[in-house]
Amino acid sequence: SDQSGFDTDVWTLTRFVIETGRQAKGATGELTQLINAILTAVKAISSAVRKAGLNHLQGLAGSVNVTGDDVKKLDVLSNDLVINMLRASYSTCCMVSEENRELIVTPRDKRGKYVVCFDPLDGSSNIDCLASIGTIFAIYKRVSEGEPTEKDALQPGNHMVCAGYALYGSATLVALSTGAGLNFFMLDPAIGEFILTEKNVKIKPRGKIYSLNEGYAKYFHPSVNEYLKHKKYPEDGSAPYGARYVGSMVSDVHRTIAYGGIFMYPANEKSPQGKLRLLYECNPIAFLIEQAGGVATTGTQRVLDVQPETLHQRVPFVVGSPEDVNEYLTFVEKYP
Ligand code: AMP
Ligand code: P6P
Repeated sequence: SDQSGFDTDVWTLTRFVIETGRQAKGATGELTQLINAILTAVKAISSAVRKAGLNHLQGLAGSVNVTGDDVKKLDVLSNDLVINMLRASYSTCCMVSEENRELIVTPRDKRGKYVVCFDPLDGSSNIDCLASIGTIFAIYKRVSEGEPTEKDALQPGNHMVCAGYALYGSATLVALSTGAGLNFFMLDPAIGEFILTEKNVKIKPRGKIYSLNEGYAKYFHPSVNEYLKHKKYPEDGSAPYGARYVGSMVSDVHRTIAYGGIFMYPANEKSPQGKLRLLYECNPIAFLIEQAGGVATTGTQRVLDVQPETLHQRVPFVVGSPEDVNEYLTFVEKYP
């Protein structure tokens, strides 16, 4: 039989995480266990997402989540998968999910030293039109002794140990970093494993695409509209930027990392802190963007330096190629 295309020494994500774990001095394997548990949930979510239409998983589950969004069945299923896989990994003491108002405390007999903040299915308003959706997670070491508390989850992003996202797009991709660079892995459904496809990914210094919901232009701060004007009518005669917006953050962020450019969900009059949540959308993405050499700002400070006050708080969010984000910040200066 033709074995030519078969890699008999394949670098799966499972193998990659075990390898980096072995290189970590004194590691017990608990973080490795945790990351691989999340990946199991991601594989199951990927399978469910791709069969959603066939399994009647689309449509509303008849409830709303903490931020008032209509919860769709895939949301509920994805949330249950992540919580159960994390709990069964014996490596978490508590978790924060976009779908749960309160801190999720791990039963005493299953506790470990990590805290996970996650959005099980981000972009779920796009499920019924088959636009890409994603899973996002951030991992921290607990800071409490004894009973876990919200303080374990309310750590600034600069304490993060690991972050990642899964993108359920034309293929299923995982982007992961434990602080030593950003790596991409693609799911090979034939063997049910994520395969390392790109190591130490770096974002372009500058791109040619801006990405935000211009439907809020009426409510944007002048600095945003002045920046956009500069992108559309460059005074120096250079080519205007292209516009791309999926409305599903993992898609828009992944394209920004892959092609360069800027993704923005700025504050606006109707949402003075923007829409994206700090703990399980902005912080993990900011961590990954910085690992790729990009910049992630709220417009007034580095996202990873924000001291969280509440589990579901929102922050204005502007990320991407360093030259693009820094150019935007000059407009923040110019139009206070
Ligand atoms: P552990 O004892 O497995 O919880 O790991 C202790 C610390 O070692 C972690 O908090 C990480 O900083 C590092 N570490 C452990 N496993 C890995 C891994 N698979 N990849 C990268 N760093 C790791
Ligand atoms: P808007 C999806 O609901 C989400 O949380 C992010 O994935 C996405 O970037 C944003 O909201 C889209 O929001 O206001 O542009 O529809």
